[in-house]
Amino acid sequence: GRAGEAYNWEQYYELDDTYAWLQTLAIENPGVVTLIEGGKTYQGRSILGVKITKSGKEKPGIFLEAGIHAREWIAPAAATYIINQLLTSEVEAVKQLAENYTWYVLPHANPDGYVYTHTTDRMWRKTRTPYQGCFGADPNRNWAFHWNEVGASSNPCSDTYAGPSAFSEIETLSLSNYLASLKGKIQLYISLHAYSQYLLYPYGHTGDLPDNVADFRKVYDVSIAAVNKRYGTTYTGGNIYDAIYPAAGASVDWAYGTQDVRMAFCYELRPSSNSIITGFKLPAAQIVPASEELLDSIVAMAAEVNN
Ligand code: ING
Ligand code: ZN
Repeated sequence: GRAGEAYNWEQYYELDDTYAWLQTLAIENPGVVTLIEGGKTYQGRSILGVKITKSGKEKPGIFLEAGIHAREWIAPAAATYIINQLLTSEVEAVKQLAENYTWYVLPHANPDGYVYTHTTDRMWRKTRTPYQGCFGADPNRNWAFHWNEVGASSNPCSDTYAGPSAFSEIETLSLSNYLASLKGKIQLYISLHAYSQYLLYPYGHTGDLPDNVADFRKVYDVSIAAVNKRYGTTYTGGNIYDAIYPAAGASVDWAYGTQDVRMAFCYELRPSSNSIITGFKLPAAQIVPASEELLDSIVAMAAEVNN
């Protein structure tokens, strides 16, 4: 960040700035904010996040994962916005959201990739593990659930390289172990991506719908209605396989398919798909509105998941 300036949502930050901010939150909010390590990276970084227990007690868990794709900068920015709102908002619905759940938030599920988008290649998507002259596997094709069956590549140079095996990436392996350690505690798993303004639910590996698809549909409907309320932003979506494209080995499918979470969703945040001018480079001035409407949507989602 700019020297001497408090952490804010008018700009995109480098990894170290956000990690320093998370550490400050833990110091300033004892008993409420705990630093968590969701895992490790190939280059030895920590996948740092926060656990938030606003009420001081354990509640049903919501897990928010962002930044698994390096270039989708709005995702970690929106995740930190939500952390801040959970801790500081005076809005009744947001206070309830903070108090009724134990929150686990990882703004940067792919730290090595994110650093690389700042130093070298703004359009980098994958991890940075070396593979036969190319680099990285797609960490959203690397999870051990119908791994590499469809919508993933076996070519290490591809942006959707599934990796040599399921959980080949230390990022997904260590994060999955962390999630497994919370098994039974997580009710809702949310993964933040960009872009195209979609809300997606399982599965990615098949067009067959989840057993509780009627519940997914109800939650989906209220969530896309809520995202529209503040600024008129239109989201569409549905099951991953039909709404966007077949894609096996994603985190939401693994969480839903193997971890007894009631529901798992993926938001593809702003801009819309026909906004090819900005794409992954969403102007920093849109971090706040994109995050505000996302929080509106998550408020509605969390309430409906419990209906
Ligand atoms: N889109 C997601 C991707 O990994 C997705 C879409 C979401 C696939 C959830 C599977 C599961 O390709 C982007 N933009 O990354
Ligand atoms: Zn993505």
